[in-house]
Amino acid sequence: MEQKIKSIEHEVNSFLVSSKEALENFRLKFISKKGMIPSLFDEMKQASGEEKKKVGKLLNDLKQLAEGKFKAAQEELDNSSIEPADQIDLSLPVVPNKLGNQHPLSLTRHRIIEVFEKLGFNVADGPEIEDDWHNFTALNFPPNHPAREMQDTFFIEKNPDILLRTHTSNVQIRLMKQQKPPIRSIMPGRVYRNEAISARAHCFFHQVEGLYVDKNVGFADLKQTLYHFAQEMYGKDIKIRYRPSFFPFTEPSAEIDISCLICKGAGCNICKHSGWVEIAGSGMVHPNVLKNCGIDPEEYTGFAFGMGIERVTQLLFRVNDLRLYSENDIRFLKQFKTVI
Ligand code: 2U9
Repeated sequence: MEQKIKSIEHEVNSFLVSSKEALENFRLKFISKKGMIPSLFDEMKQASGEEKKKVGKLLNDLKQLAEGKFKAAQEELDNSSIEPADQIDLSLPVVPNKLGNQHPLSLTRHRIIEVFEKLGFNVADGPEIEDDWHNFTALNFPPNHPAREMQDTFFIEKNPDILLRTHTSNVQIRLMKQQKPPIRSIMPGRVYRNEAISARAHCFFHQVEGLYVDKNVGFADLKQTLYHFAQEMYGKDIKIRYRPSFFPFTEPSAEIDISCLICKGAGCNICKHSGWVEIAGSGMVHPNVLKNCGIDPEEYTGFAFGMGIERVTQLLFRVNDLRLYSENDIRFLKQFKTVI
């Protein structure tokens, strides 16, 4: 009988309990009423007094061993969140990974950067929380000038010198103060305006501004650079025109229109039947701005331009409501899978 107990002990120890099903088999085989251990207890009843004592002890130890193993395995299986290998149905189809896509404004920003990088422009970055000098004064906005009113923004009540930038021009000011020309950089980033939110206006939007300062930079360089940009962005057939305009930081200044992509210049609702849509602003950097940054306007000249990324995207993808860009509606966002 001792031999039998030893062999069952060996079986208990080597039984693999890796699933709930195996655990039940273990219970049935060793512990249940008709299991091996209770039958050994029945068998023991026939043994003589001295042997009964000896075998009884061995059997009790075996019972404890089997019950202990059962309890430990049960706890482990209950706590484990991983399905045991033999319960995974490998014939089921895999759950597909949901792939995200880039935000349309990011797609446009990357495309703009790509075009200008090929022309030798690098990308500069700067703060969104700015002081009055870097956002307005250095850019030739005199205090109380009506141009400031057009770019009303959000101020800190306790310190009205601190504001949310209204354009990324603050980065160009910082760049010109740090670096000697030649400077050839673009600045993409978020900007703020104190505007009521509607389909056509928002309290924040995104811009890319560009700056090229060197000896002998002229208006012809500006014209050709932005013509090239328009062609790269909207196709070789695009036409471009410059309309005289005013910005405090450029002189002369020009608004840039491209031929309407929808009607190809014939006239439609998008271009308000003019055949042209506005895409950017531009001009030669005002001598006062160069002076404010320690650059001699007699030695250096430069051109600058600015465009709204939302506007460029709108013309690319026909998005007609600005609010869609920041509502995080997946039905809108998932439509922009293509890398332009
Ligand atoms: C420095 C000097 C000149 C950047 C420029 C514009 C014209 C312009 C608008 C386009 C659409 C802003 O996003 S928008 O509403 N921008 O019209 N921006 S020239 O000129 C600069 C910038 C920095 C130092």
